Amino acid sequence: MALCNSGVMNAIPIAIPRAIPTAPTADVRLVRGACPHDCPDTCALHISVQDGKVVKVAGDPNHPPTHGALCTKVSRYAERTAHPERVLTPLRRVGAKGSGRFEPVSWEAALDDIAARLQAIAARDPQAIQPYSYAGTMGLVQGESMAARFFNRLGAARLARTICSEAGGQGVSATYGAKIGMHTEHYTESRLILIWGSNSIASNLHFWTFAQQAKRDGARLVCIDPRRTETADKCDEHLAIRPGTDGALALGLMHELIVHGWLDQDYIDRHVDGWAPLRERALAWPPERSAAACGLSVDQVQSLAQAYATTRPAAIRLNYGMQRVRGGGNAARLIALLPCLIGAWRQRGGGLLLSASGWFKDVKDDAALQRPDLLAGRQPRTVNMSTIGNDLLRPASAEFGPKIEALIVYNSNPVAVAPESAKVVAGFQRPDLFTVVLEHFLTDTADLADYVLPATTQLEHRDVHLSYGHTYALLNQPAIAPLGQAKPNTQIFRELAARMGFDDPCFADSDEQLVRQAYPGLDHAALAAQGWVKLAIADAPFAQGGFKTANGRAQVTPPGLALPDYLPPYESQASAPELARRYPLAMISPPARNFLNSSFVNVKSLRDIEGEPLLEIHPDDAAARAIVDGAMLRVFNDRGSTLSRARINGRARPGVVNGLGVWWRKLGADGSNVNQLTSQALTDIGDGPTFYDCLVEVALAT
Ligand SMILES: Nc1nc2c(c(=O)[nH]1)N[C@H]1C(S)=C(S)[C@@H](COP(=O)(O)OP(=O)(O)OC[C@H]3O[C@@H](n4cnc5c(=O)[nH]c(N)nc54)[C@H](O)[C@@H]3O)O[C@H]1N2
Ligand SMILES: Nc1nc2c(c(=O)[nH]1)N[C@H]1C(S)=C(S)[C@@H](COP(=O)(O)OP(=O)(O)OC[C@H]3O[C@@H](n4cnc5c(=O)[nH]c(N)nc54)[C@H](O)[C@@H]3O)O[C@H]1N2
Ligand SMILES: [Mo]
Repeated sequence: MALCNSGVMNAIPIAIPRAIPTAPTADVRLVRGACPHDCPDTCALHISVQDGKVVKVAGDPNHPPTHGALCTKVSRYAERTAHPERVLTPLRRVGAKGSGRFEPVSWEAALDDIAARLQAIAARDPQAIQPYSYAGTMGLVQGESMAARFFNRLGAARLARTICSEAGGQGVSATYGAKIGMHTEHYTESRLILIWGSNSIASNLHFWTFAQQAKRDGARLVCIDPRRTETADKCDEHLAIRPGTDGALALGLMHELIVHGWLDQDYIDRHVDGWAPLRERALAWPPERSAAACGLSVDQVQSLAQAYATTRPAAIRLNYGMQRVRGGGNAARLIALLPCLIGAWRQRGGGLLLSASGWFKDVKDDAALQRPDLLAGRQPRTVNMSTIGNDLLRPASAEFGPKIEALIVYNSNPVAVAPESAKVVAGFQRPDLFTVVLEHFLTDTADLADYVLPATTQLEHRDVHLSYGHTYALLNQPAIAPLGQAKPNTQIFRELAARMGFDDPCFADSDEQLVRQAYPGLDHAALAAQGWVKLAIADAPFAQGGFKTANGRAQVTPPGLALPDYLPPYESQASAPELARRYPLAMISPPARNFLNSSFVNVKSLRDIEGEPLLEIHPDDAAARAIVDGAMLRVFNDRGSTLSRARINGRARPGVVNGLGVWWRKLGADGSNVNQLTSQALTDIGDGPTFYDCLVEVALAT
C-alpha cells in the first residue's frame, strides 16, 4: 500500500495509490479474501499465511474501489480471529439463564439435544421457531444459504430483515426500481458532492478517498448531518440539520429549483413519471419553511439549492444515517428525485448513490442459494427483527400465532443492537425460551443462550460477496483451518439438518458448490484468479433514463405509495411538544468510528481508542444542566436509562445529543447501552427501526 507503511488508513489518505504487485516471500502463501463486515466498502483482502497462521491481513492494491487501504478495524482482523476469548467449543448453559455460566460439550451432544428440542417444538408448530440473523458476515454463503434452506424446510417463522436499511432502501427502490446508483469511483469527477447522512470517514472510507480526490480537483463538499462528524470537519460546509428533517430540506431545495427555473425539464419529460403533483407540493415549501423545520438558516437552504442547481457534475452520497427516523422512506424518495430534477444523471460524476446492491441481482441467484421452494407452499408468519423486544414477550394469539418458543441467532447481536433493550433483554431472559447462538464470542446475546456454537471467521471459511458501495463481486478463500472446534455456519446447519431427518440433496451441497450457485452469472475462474470481478454496468447508468422500474422512468409516486411528503419525527420538539417538555433533547446514536455496529467492541486495542460510552452535548445544553466535560451522565426517557460520559467537543448541535454506539452492554458503564433508550416505533416505509427518532433528558449521575 503506497500511502502509509503499515497499510492502515488511520489518517486521511493523500492520494489514490496506483496498483502495485504484491510479492510474497517463498514460505508465505498469499490467499485472496474479502472483508465480510457490514460496510459499503467490502474490501478485497490479501491474506499472508505462514506455517498455517495468518501473519498479515492487507488490502488488495489492485482492487479499484478499495485500492489496498484497510480501516483500522480490519487491519486487525487476525487479532480478532486469534482473540483469546474466541468461543472454540460448543457451550451449554449451566445455572440460571443470563448468569453467563457455560460448560463445554461435544458437538454431538449439543447438536443431538438442539435437534431434539427443535423437533418437539416443530411437532406442535414450526412457526414457534424463530431464526434471527443479520449481516455479521455479508457473505452470501455464510449469511443466508444453508441456514435459509434449513428454516425453509422446517417451516420456521420468517424474519423481516429490517434493522438497517429498509426505509431508505425501499424508498430509493420505489423511485429507481432497485437499489442502484452511481459508481463510487466516479465521485472523483464530481464538482459538488452532498454527503448526506453519512460519516464517510468512519463508515465509507474508500468513497471518502474519492471525494478527497475530487476536492483537490476543485470540488465543493457539503455535509448534511446533525452531528459535526470527522467528515463534516473536512468538508467545505456543514449543515447541522435537526434529526429526521431531511425530507423538509429536500422539499425546500425543490422549491428553489422550480422558482428559479433550474429544472432540467427535458430530462424530467423524458425520464420521470408523476412530477406535476410533487411540483405543486414543493411550491408550498419556500426556504423559510424548510429552514425552520430543519433548524438551518434560510440562506443555507438557498445557497445549497443554488450550488446544486448550477454546479456540474453534482453528486449526492446518501447513506443510511438519514433514514432511521419516522419519515426515512419518504425522505429517501424525495432526495432520490433531486438528481432527476436537474438532470445530474447525464454525467457519470453526477447522480446519487445510496446502495449499489441492486446491481448484483443480475448475476446472483438467491432462490438457488436459499431454496424458498422447500417451504412447499407453506406461508409461515414473519416476525420483524426490529420489534423482537415486543415479539418475544407476546403471548400466543389468533393474530400473532404461537408464542416464540425457540430462537436461533447467527450473524447478529440483537441484545446489543435492537431497539428498546429492556424488552429485548426481558424476552431473551424468558426461562421457557430455548435459545441457540452461533458466534465467535460471548456477546451480550450469547450470554443469554442455552447453547453457544462456535462459528468460523472469514479467515477460516469460504464465501462470496457483493457490495452495497461498489460494483465488484468478491471471493473469499479460506486462509487457515478452523480454530479449535469452530465450524462454518453452513456446516452447522448441514449437521442440524441431518439430525432433523432433512435428506433433500441440497443439504449435501458443499461451500464450493454454494459459491457457484450464488453467482451463476459470474466468471468463477476470473473470480478465483483475481479475487474480484467487476459487474458490467454503464458508466453513466441513467444518462438516457433506463431506470429499473417497469417503464424505465423514475417514479415520483409508484403504485401503492402516496405522493412523497415530509413526515416529521415521532419524537421532536415540533411534533411531540408534550413529550419534549419532559425529554427536551433529541438523541441520535451513530456508530463510533472504531466499532462496526457491536463488532470489535471486545477488541481491546480498538475499545481503548473509543474509551467508554460517550454522549456528546452542546455547551448550552450542558450549561443548563450544570454538566462539565467528562462528567458521568444519566441519559433517560420513559423506556429506560443508561450511563455515558459527557463530551463537550463541538460535535453536538443545540437540542441534539450524540450517543456513540453500539457498545456491548456488559462493557458499558452500567451494563446497558444507548438502545436502552431507543424505541420500537417503525419507519413510514419498510417497517425499519427509528434509532435516531428518540427524545431523552440528561442529568448528572449521582
Ligand atoms: N466504522 C464503521 N463503519 C460502518 C458501520 C459502523 O458501525 N462503524 N456501520 C456499517 C453499517 S451497518 C451501515 S448500515 C453503513 C452505513 O452506516 P451508517 O450508520 O449510516 O453510518 P454513518 O455513515 O456513520 O451514518 C450515520 C450518520 O448519519 C447522521 N445522522 C443521524 N441522524 C440523521 C438525520 O436525521 N439526518 C441526517 N442527514 N443525518 C443523520 C449521523 O450523525 C452519522 O454521522 O456503514 C457501515 N460502516
Ligand atoms: N442505537 C443504534 N442501534 C443500531 C444502529 C445505530 O446506528 N444505533 N445501527 C443498526 C444497524 S445499521 C445495523 S446493520 C445493526 C447491526 O447489528 P448486527 O447485524 O447484529 O451487527 P453486529 O452488532 O456487528 O453483530 C454481528 C455479530 O455477528 C457475528 N458474526 C460475524 N461473522 C459471523 C459468522 O461468520 N458466523 C456467525 N455465526 N457469527 C458471525 C459477530 O461476531 C457479531 O457478534 O445494528 C443496528 N443498531
Ligand atoms: Mo447497517
